[in-house]
Amino acid sequence: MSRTTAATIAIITAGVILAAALAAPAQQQPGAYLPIVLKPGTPTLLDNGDFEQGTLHWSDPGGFITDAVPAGIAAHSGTHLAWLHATAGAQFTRNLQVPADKPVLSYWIWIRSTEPTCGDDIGGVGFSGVSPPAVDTFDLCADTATNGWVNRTVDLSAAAGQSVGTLIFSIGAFDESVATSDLFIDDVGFQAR
Ligand SMILES: [Ca+2]
Ligand SMILES: [Ca+2]
Repeated sequence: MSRTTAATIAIITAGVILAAALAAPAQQQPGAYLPIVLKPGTPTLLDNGDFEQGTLHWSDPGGFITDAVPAGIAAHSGTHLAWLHATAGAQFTRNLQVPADKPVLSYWIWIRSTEPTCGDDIGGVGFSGVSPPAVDTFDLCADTATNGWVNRTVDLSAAAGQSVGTLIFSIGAFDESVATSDLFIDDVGFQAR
């Protein structure tokens, strides 16, 4: 098993545990999923964090970075985005260091799903070099469909100025026979606290 595969499984596992723990309160408090709340800031995008240069700097063997955007979806910036399909183990990655002066990871997601059961399809963001590897997880289901772009931020101050290994965006679909879930991602960057 490769290190990346192991990390992905760890993210999915962490996602299931976290989703189960948050399932009840999250239904009454959708904001409970947000790791932190920040004042509006302007993130500095990673080089090709907007995917406009295709897979440059990203490892994307599954071909999830695309400008073939499905009907009803528009990229948050430009014409390219990442589109993770509801297939177990779908992921794309890049090596990354957390800037010392801007340690808050920022990205935009769009959840599209007709999955009736929350907790069956899980999206996750994490790093191979931190423990636990998942820094953000979210249910992909009809109730959590965003119908548009939503900004997510994760405070990585504890790792400011350090390498955190490989940044991983992934999806785990444990219920692939029932409905579909899609996770769109765009404009990945860092901002100050
Ligand atoms: Ca874009
Ligand atoms: Ca499903």
